Amino acid sequence: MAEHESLEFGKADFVLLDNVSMEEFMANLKLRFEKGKIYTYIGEVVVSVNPYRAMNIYGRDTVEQYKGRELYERPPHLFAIADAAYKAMKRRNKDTCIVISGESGAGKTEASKYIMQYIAAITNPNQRAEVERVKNMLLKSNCVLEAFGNAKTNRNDNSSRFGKYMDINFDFKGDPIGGHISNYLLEKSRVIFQQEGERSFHSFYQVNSCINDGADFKAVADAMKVIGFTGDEIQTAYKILATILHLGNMTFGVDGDVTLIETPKLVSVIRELLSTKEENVEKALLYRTVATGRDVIEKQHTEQEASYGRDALAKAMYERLFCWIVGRINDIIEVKNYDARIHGKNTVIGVLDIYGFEIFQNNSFEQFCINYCNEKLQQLFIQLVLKQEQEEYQREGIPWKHIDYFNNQIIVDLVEQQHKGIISVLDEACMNVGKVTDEVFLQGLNGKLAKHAHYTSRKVGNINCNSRLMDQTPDMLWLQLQYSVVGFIDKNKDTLFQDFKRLLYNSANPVLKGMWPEGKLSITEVTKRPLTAATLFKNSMISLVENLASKEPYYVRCIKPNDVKSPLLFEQERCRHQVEYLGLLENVRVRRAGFAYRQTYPRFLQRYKMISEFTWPNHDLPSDKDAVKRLLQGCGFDHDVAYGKTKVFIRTPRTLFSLEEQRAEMVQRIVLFLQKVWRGTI
Ligand code: AOV
Ligand code: MG
Repeated sequence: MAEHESLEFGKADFVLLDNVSMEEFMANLKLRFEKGKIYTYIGEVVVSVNPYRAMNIYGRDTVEQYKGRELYERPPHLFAIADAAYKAMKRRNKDTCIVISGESGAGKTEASKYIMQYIAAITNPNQRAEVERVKNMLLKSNCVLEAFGNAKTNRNDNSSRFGKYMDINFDFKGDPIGGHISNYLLEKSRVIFQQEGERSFHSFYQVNSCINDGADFKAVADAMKVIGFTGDEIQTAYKILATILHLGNMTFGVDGDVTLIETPKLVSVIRELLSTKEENVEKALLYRTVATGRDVIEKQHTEQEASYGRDALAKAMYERLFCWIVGRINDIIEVKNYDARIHGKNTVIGVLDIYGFEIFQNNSFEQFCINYCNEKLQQLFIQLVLKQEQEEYQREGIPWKHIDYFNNQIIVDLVEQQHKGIISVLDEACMNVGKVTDEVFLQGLNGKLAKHAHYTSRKVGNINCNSRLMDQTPDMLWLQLQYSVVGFIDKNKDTLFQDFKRLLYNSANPVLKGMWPEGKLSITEVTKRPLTAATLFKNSMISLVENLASKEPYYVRCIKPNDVKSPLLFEQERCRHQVEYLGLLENVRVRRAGFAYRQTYPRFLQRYKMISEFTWPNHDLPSDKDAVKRLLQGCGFDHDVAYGKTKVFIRTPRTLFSLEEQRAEMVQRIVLFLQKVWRGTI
């Protein structure tokens, strides 16, 4: 409970609502948004509403207010969560993580940047040069990753099209000494296709220097330099972008039974950019090497196959470039051993910023993966929030009564279960010999999932998959989400002809060559069928969740107030919907069904000892715990309280309000008394 805010701003913690109902929750959220209070707690979870305007709440002065403070001592803020994660890491030697969730445009990426900035601001008081260098690189890496991995969508002008999890490593002094970035499934189809009103990745516009992006180009190139990319590496990155742009203009035609390139000039431009021979480029675009028994033959593409190959090449080059950039950043920011090794301690704070839940007019494979990822994180939230709560009661020796809580596991299973989950069915369809079409996939789904409560399919070409069920209230909300199966097979197989890999591997540019090590193999040496895109993604999600679950989590739940990026508009229904599917009301209930407030005995005394004659100014009882007991008995609150081993737990917020009121009264009396003393009237 933030104590430094007046009630005109509403309740700073939803746990303090008089009644936990959707109406009260929404009224409080709206009131706070309108008063410019974009953060509110649910216990230790921060609920954030995107203000869509610059807020003067992230400066040095605010940092100072939050530094080293306890969560409830200041008004709700991202900085408080960042500080809590940092303190837990530093004081208790815990690995922690901050998980930021919410739909597209809700403010996750901005939040992750403020959190990083805060951590950078409060660490390295001695200004050690090495630490400053690491901090600078960590901050700069954001700029580079955003340029290559973000794009304008209809939901968000700077939408993350990849998932990002960044570990920051700290030494025994609590200073950052390195980091590691994991990236998840970049939406590479954007390279060749964007829905109306959307753009490709920012990087393309920067290299083309149009629409005000020219200045950004310099900023990104500078950031790459600061991080430690060489001139050749930066140049290669931009050559790859240029190649992809040229590929986009390349067309094929037929003459008799010969497929040909209609834009031969582009071949020579691309040859130059890729540092290879013209005939190699041409051959890779028009032919495919296939092994038939012992023979290796070159099979000419049809016009359609050639176009398919060109698009696959463009997508693959971009994806590889992106992963390579992440890999290079990791090489550079990885903990440089000495500090951590010498002192044998190296703790971590992880920050997760993924692509938010999204529903478009047409939802394809990418939305399927993105939304699955969000379901998976929601599942983790459910487990951890409950788990943590239960563990705390256990640790403190307080009896806990179980609370029913909706579990979206059924949705997660629908997607990822072995044999009968959607991904398994998709992989099976992709393995079919001969007829491998999206329709076969759909039939497979219908065969395996027809009876599933959350699955229905409509006419050929569409699957319909109920994807969200979060709240148990009578006005239960089901979010129907419809995906089109068109393109699933292709995107899942994610084929890139070996000829292209060889082409890039054989480049005279060592940087480019280094990105394509598997191009070394000839077609006869390529034997293993690679894992499909969906399975790779599923595996990466499972290990991400395992990783997060092993750390002490802190949550930021972002809400998007409207669809028009307005700082003024709080669209009631839009927000309510998000509160429902994020399960926020349940979060409040769980928090309250247990104990609304908890505090260690010494801290509790520090705040409230003035209200009791037994504890003011000091107590003579054997322990702080006994003193707190005596204080609360004296106030008549004993029935509403449980005494744990190290903390006192207060069940209802009213008790706390009452303590607060008594405290405020006492403070007032003391102030008046002191004034009198100063004035000499006593
Ligand atoms: P997202 O990360 O949640 O969407 P962003 O963090 O990119 O959303 O936020 C979208 C836009 O909202 C930003 O570009 C800002 O203009 C504005 N915004 C968000 N948070 C703040 C803030 N605290 N103060 C001021 N403006 C803000 V996505 O990546 O699309 O899932 O995929
Ligand atoms: Mg984002």
